[in-house]
Amino acid sequence: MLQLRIFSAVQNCRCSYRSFHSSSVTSKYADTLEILGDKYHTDEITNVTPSILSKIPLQVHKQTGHPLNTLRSIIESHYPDFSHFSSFNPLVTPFKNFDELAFPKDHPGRSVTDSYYIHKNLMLRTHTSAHEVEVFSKGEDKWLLTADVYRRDEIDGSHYPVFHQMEGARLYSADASGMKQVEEDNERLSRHLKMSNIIIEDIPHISPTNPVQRTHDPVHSELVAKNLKLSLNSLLLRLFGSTASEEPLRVRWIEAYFPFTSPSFEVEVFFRGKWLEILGCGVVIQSTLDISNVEGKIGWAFGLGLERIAMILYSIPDIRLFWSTDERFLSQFKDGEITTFKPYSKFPSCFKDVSFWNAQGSAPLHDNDFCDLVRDVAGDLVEDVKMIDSFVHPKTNRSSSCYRINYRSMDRSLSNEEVNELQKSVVTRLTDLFRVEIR
Ligand code: FA5
Ligand code: MG
Repeated sequence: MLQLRIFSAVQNCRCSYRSFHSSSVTSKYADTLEILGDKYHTDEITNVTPSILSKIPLQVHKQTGHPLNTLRSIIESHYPDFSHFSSFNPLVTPFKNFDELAFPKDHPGRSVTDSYYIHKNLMLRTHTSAHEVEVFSKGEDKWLLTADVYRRDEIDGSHYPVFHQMEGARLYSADASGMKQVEEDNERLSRHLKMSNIIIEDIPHISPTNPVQRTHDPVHSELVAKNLKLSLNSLLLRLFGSTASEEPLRVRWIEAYFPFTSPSFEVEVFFRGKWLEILGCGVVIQSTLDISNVEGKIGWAFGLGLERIAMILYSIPDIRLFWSTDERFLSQFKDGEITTFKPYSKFPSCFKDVSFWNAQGSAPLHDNDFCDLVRDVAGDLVEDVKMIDSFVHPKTNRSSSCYRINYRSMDRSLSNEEVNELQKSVVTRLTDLFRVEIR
């Protein structure tokens, strides 16, 4: 999330449609929401939609035979001496999701345009890192944690507002004996990786733009960063080594920024002609360990995007398929086995454009507000949404936007009437909630 969209989010940072219009439209929220059997009050920033709430109980990463469950267990078996967690509650405080991890107060990830809030003190976690302090506080040094995470995001074949991450972390004693252990592990992993048939583009472990932390010994930090990269390269080899038979898999390490790690990295894999980001990671920021009452240790953490990895492994072309209940999808997979997905058919798509003037005197509608509205109306029948035009009238200063919505079902052909109905609902909601004027 968190760094790629900083610029657009900072520029557009403002309230979600719910709070933006709370004074002018009838609230679509009851005073309380029931989630996983418990009731929660709503307030003026509540922005979680029914389509998101419906996903919370599903827990597809724990369904026997589901590709995400198989992937989770393969990764867990690659780290046999790590503790495994997969049942943490998705509702967390913003403090846990952000403050404990040293997110600045004005970080755009906190805004209602980027995250789903139940009320101002409770949100859906946006990443599995939200549980780092909780797990480190238990005294765990080597652990994996899998969970559903939630983000208001763009709509296309590799982004979905609910997806799964696996957090992994490993701590060492920040002394000579701990570093000896890291060195031994690094040697073991380097030997193993020599046999790799993956092309890995690497970058320095530490650089002026990806610095060592002030309180860290640079030699320790370098060794730990190297250990992190070797551990993940070894996982990638385990996951992709055998599928790379025709053409070797191309993997690249890039510098990244996260408030809770330094140095930080992301990994991208070349898939279907494009670089696809599959994980973020880095050397854990010392304040996280301090808050967790962990003393005298240094270590790394990573967060894997499970759908993205599963898409590559199983050749699953669209991220929506992970939510399919269609037997033609589910029956293709066996527990513990990675098989190539056979598309049952590509059904025709149908696009519709909507152009509108934004409400007089207000900023243009945020992309994520538009996407959530469309997702709420059309669910998984929407394949992608793109803004195709925007401009500001030179005389009136009024802004105008045009979006193209591409409708396609994964399971059947959509009729013209059905798509027209969906589009009509999108337009009605748009005018009701945002007071835009259709052009
Ligand atoms: C994070 O969420 C960090 N918490 C990762 C991390 C953990 C960094 C520990 C350092 C230490 P990021 O926002 O890049 O980082 O997301 C991690 C991965 O989740 C991405 O690489 C991508 O594979 C996946 N991902 C992100 N957004 C989506 C989305 N909308 N749909 C599907 N997958 C996504
Ligand atoms: Mg990222």
